[in-house]
Amino acid sequence: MGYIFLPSGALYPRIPDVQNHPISWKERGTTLPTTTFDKESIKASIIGKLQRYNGRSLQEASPQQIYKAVASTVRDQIMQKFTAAREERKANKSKRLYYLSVEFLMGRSMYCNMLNLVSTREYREALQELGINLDDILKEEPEPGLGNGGLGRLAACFLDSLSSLDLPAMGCTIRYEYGLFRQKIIDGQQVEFPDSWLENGNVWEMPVMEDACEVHYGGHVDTVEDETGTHFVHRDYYSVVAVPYDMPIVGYHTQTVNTLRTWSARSKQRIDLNSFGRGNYAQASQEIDLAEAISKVLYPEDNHYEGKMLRLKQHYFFTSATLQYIIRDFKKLHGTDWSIFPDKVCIHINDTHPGLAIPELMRLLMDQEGLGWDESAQIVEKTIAYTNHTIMAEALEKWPDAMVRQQLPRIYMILEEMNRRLCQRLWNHFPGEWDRIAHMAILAYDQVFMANLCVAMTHSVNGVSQLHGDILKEETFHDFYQIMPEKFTAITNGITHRRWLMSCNPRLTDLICESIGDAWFTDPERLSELKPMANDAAFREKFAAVKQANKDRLVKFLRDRQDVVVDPSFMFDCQSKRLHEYKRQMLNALHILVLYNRIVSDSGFTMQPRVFFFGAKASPGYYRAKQIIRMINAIARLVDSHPRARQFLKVVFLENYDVSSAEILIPASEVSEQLSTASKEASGTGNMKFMMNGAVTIGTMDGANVEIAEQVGMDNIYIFGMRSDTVRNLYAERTYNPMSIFETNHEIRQAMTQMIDGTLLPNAPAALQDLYHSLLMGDYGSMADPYFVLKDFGSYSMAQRRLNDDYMNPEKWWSMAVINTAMSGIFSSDRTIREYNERIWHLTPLDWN
Ligand code: 26Q
Repeated sequence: MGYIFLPSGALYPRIPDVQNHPISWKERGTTLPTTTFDKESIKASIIGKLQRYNGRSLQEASPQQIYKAVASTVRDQIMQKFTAAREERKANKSKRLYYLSVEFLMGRSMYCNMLNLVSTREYREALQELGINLDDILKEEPEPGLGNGGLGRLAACFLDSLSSLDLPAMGCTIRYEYGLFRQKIIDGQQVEFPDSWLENGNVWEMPVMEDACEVHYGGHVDTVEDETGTHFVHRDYYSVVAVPYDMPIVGYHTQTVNTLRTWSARSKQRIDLNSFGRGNYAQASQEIDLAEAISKVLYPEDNHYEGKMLRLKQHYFFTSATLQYIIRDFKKLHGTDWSIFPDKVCIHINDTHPGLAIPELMRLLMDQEGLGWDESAQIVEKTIAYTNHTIMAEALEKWPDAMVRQQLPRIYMILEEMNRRLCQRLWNHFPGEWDRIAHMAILAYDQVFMANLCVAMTHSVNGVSQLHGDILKEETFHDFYQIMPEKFTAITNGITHRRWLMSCNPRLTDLICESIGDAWFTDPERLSELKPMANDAAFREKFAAVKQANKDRLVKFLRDRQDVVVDPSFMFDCQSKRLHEYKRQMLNALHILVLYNRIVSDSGFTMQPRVFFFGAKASPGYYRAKQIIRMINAIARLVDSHPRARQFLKVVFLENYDVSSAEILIPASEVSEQLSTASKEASGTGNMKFMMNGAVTIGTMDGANVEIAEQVGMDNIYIFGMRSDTVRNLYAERTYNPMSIFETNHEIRQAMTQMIDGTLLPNAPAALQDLYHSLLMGDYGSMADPYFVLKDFGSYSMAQRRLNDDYMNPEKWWSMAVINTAMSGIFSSDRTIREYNERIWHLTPLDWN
């Protein structure tokens, strides 16, 4: 075999059982790297880099070149800490968390890295002295959109908190060449474009060739007996090479730097000269394409399952590569004393997508390390923990078993044995209850049920809010809960207040510090010290002035990017999240139409003028979601075209909603729309971001909204709609009939009729027909209005009326806004991570003192 740059020896470096380890930094007597970059050295570094890498002076350099020079200056500072942190972890032989997630929605890094390292001021001033505006340079960073929504952004917030709390951790995922598609709105409709975020290189990552490994697919398994027992040998497989790229994750004002490891798929063929030499160019390049397709693109589905083979391969690809690395690293540090493996390693799987970690760890322990089934199964259970993020039936992951058997034959054998043992155990609990056992099985109805695998085989099953945790116990995993109640917990999600307040809202950060100091930077629950300020008229005025400045910033952003003109004196109301029927953007849209009709039909009607912002991507294959986008844009046009309506209403669809635009939108928002059908939104995290930035929520008692209401009190939030238990009963009863609401409620009937009578889409009056029908009739046996839009409309509309009236009373409104920020500290992901660590991971923080 003629490898060019990955000789097989390099793929499988010999690992001595136990290496000599460096002693900790204290014993070494070394001084820790300090980030003392002052303005002068920052300036010198940037100029030096432009000179060395681009052969340009500052004056000649492009913004992209300057961005890279600044970023690599920041990176130099990080690297010193990175090395120290790695050595420290090894010296202490600390337990490490591996957080496996198919998505990490990181957003841009540079500003948060500056903030965490030292402060942004030195950089801002240094650049200013060079005649450069920092904000212009920040925009040059391509945004890694390696996630769809909440689940991926949560993983990113967790990494920030883990490093900031000095907990040793590595995030593990796929290095998608294309992240989530870029969205354009053309003629009122979503059009998708590829997101080639790596085009100009990525300053923050570095390949780690020595940790590359192979992942095997296909082939068959031979059973070989010899004097030592039965062995399973995987033959005739095809290999894909997994190459890791590491990205440093800096903690806030600490020495700890963790790693996000992204795995990139490479063909073995590419590095095999022979097939080219033999003239098989076409075939070789086809095989390269097939292998490298694995890490080509992020699937754009959010809260929706599709059993595509490539997706299964993706999940196994990064899971297997990660598990192989974990075992190698464990052996380097601890040798082969497998009994201590769960004391040194914990693996967290973010939803079921990396659930193949369970059979893969079994495989490696048994087939590669020679352990028996029982010992391996015990290690697996003690090491792996699982968080569920959804109860939506259509999002629960399952695979055709023939696909798993064909692609991952050895993994399938292990799943079969796990399933056999599980069913035996279930039989003892539920003798004769076949249906119940099938419902709990790993393999049933020719499918592999990933959630059952994860619940049965891990030691911890978590919900992401209190309500969601209860629903998991009472419904989704009720049968498991009866026989293994000790596994179940609920830890409410959180967001990093460093990105979602300190970095995205510097004005509010300064105002808060003026009033209560900066202890909340590291202890965010101390934001509650702000609560008395809700009664302080001068403070409320300053708070409102900050909001106004952030609104002005958003107005400018929209003008530059989308050529939209917004009046900053209007109330700013936002609903930004993935587009999904259960999130009920439809409720918001219908309500705007109703307001429009009131304005148009009654010349005496007035209201507080309001801009309704929507930010949402629809999965490209989700027809109904795309229709809702079309409807929102049609309403925007309708409102604009009416001279009286546009005095009170404006609808803005923010194109390509991503982390960077969220950082502008959220600080400018005064109202946060959280409208999911109760019981459907596991937690929500956008709700927390808006609250922290002083927006008041209008929402249902769903997910973490329940806990937001608990924090701020019912007087400081607008709660409407059916409660979760009512919704669940109504589903069970099957008596819901939206038609009767349509017939009796004139305003709903009028607005819905406008969907199909040419009012909204004069050139395509039939385009929204499916949407209309889904609300009234349902189709193919599915229920009408399955998310109770019509049912909750009346209550929503009344809550909106109260909100409108309260906004006109600034004293009341700004007191509510202040209380929302003040009570948001509990939703910092630092609190979430502390709870995970106390209840599940038991990591010891690295000690730098
Ligand atoms: C799975 C298998 C095959 C294909 C697609 C999927 C898939 C992909 C993405 C299933 C689910 C997702 C995304 C789920 C998600 O983002 N859930 C959100 O997680 C947040 C963090 O916990 C919660 O706050 C949200 O309530 C929840 O909707």
